[in-house]
Amino acid sequence: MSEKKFPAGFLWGGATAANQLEGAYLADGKGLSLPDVLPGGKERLDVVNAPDFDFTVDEDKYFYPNHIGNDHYHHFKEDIALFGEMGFKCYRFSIAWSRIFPNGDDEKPNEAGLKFYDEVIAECLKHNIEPVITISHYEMPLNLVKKYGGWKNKQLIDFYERYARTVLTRYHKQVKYWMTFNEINSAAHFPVMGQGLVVANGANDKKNIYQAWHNQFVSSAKAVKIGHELDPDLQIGCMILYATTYSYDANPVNQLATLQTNQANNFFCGDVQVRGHYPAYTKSLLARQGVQLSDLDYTQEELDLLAKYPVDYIGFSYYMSAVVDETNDDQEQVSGNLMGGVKNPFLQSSDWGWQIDPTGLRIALNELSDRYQKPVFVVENGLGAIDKPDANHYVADDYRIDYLKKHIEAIREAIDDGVDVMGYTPWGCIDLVSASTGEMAKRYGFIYVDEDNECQGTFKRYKKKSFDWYKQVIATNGDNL
Ligand code: BGP
Repeated sequence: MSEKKFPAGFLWGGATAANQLEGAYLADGKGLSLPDVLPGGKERLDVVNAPDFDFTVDEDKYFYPNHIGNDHYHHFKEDIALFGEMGFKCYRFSIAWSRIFPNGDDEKPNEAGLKFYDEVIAECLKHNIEPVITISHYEMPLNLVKKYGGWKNKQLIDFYERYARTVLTRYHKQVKYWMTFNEINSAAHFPVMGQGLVVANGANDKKNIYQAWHNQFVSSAKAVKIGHELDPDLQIGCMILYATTYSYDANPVNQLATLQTNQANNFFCGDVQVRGHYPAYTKSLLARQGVQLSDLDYTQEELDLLAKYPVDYIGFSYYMSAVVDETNDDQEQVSGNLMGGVKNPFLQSSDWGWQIDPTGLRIALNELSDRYQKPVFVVENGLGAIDKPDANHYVADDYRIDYLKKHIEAIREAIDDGVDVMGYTPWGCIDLVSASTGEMAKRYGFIYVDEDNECQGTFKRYKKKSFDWYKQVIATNGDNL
């Protein structure tokens, strides 16, 4: 048992996203959403990034796992009861924008969609679980993609504002913790999923990505404004995909490249959302990508909004670290959480090539805390693995326990370093569809869902070995790992 302690009130929990688990993709007035037209399987990213991808459902050609998810829409009471049994203090989930505004540009919200989340929240509160809501998690009404071209269009700001106002107004009395956009920075690597940029119309044009980000920054500031006007105690955070990034060696060329990679990948979005202004390096960052400030459409009024309504805390996901080597093109490459890089000889990788690095989490926590001087919240972390259930559907996932234990230890060390860490919500606390592969086979959960890649199965829920382990971690406030 460690001398080092987690603070009282530490938010232990788990995290999910609507489009990856709810299913019921057209139920009760929900509109088609961007991930509803993304096929499953390893080809997902290739298909989505193809210039002729046309964003229609073609059941003859593809299977769409998000249409079914893990059927949480019909199992949420059972699922949240299981989270309650593990002792969750909080549960991070997202609202499907397309349940609330089926076309995105509708005048009025869909009451049936709002009712669903009334019930989800009520169920959390029944089990003494604090809801933590991501307003937009890799999901938007498909109409906003097809008709408006996604986030590069400034009209999206008004649509998001209406959506955010609707859900903040409806739920602010029950829900204190919010995040405006999931992994906002991931759009640099995956502009379709994060920003709905239509590839044929230039998702890969960097200018569109920066314009889309600007529009999201303004939208996020507006959500903070609305939230704080409703209740100044609401905590509204950003959410950054963070991969601690090392230089391969002490060569100053690589050190400089690492600094610039950090600015581009890890810091840019947070710098704007937390500090309330574009960082001094913006011009040079854009120039490196062939973009001029004058290419972007922004107003002084929008910059004032950013300054006035920064986020309250930094939510971030952490799965792996990355390595930069500009000096040797022959380095072995690895894949990663939307961004890969050079192989780190000191680290093991997951089945999907993501480099496992608990110390990198301690570094990430310190870097974010030093940089922003605000509380940080580890809202995603975990090991995607192929689980092999026995005849009783039991999964002895010692590999997952080992991964989580080491990362929780790293958080405890960071707290001892002086970092103000709000909580920890491991990703996919119940098995769900993977964002990058669109498969069920890549599982993260404490709870096994009997379902294959084609979403065939009984959909029964089974506790894995990690379920009982995590339960006692929470019961002892992290003393017993
Ligand atoms: C993050 C996303 C999640 C989630 C997770 C795991 O990037 O916020 O939505 O899916 O990564 O990624 P994957 O599902 O690709 O293994």
